[in-house]
Amino acid sequence: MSPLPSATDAAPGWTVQQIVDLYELPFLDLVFRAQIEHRKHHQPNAVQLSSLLSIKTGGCPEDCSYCPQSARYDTGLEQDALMPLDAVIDAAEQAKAAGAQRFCMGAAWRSPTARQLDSVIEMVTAVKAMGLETCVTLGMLKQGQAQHLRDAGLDYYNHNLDTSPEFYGSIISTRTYQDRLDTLEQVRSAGINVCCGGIIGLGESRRERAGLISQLANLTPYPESVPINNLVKVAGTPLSDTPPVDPFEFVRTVAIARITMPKAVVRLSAGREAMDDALQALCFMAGANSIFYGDKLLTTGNPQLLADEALFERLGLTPAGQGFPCTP
Ligand code: SAM
Ligand code: DTB
Ligand code: SF4
Repeated sequence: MSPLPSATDAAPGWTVQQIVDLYELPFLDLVFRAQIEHRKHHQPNAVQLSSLLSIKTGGCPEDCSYCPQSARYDTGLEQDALMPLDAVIDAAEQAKAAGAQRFCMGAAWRSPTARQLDSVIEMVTAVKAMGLETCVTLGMLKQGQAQHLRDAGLDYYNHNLDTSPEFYGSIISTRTYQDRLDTLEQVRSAGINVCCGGIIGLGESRRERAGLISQLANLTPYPESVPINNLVKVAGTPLSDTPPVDPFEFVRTVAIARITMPKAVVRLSAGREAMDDALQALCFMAGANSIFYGDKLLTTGNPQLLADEALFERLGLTPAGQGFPCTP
């Protein structure tokens, strides 16, 4: 086994092998180590709440093989035009009243046009004025677009690497890994917080999962927000019959994200509806400290608000305040 860097090392440089070695630790040792790391940087029982809204649904030209919104797969999803501003404001008000701190707006685009970006900028401005943190995920950004979003007060841009560079080509052919890294660079240089993670359960190997984490952890700096999605299998997509990943492997991935990106907020993202309370509790123990909150993700289901309230009550968790995480 190669020596593991101390998780408190400031400099990045996690090799894939070092991350595979973390995966191979006994489960309890790994989760314990992640929880120790978690407590150095975060409030132990606080979980940040983000709500999602699909502002433009379906009909996407890309071929991401997990995605119900790709126009290439018949998933029975109805395609919608970009939502009007007042409908977005209504949804944000509801999310705020329910207790969300951040409002994330997603569009099924390869990349926004200048006109589409102008409409999103109006939405960001309005949601920000309501006192919510703002996040958007719009696909690839062209030069200058990130700066416009930043000027409108955008707090986070979500753009996932999804999987390892080696496995990526079997999942998406219409944009490259480098395209994604380039968009992340635009976001970073505009001074917007980076929200970047991936999906577990695409049929990748453990080494490929380690490859994803190594890419994320070695971004300089690593993302402020790291969504870990468990594949939601949607009928009609090429991945609808992919065998499930062992739930403990998912928890291990959360733990390793926590260890390798100690100050990031790690979000237990898509796939929560299929997890019972005990599995979610293990994910929180492993260092997850954010969830998508609200009955819907973009097009698929998420636990009901009442179920999440009951879960927080059972586990003694509290919603984190705005601006979370506070630097220790
Ligand atoms: N079109 C934009 C893009 O791809 O960047 C933004 C929206 S896209 C739906 C955002 C992310 O949702 C994807 O990168 C992927 O990680 C995640 N996602 C999409 N479908 C999913 C599924 N079925 N299960 C889990 N995660 C999924
Ligand atoms: C992320 O990593 N997960 C969210 C958000 N970023 C945009 C999206 C999950 C989508 C799940 C499938 C759907 O609901 O369409
Ligand atoms: Fe389009 Fe985004 Fe879905 Fe890919 S993940 S098909 S880019 S909406």
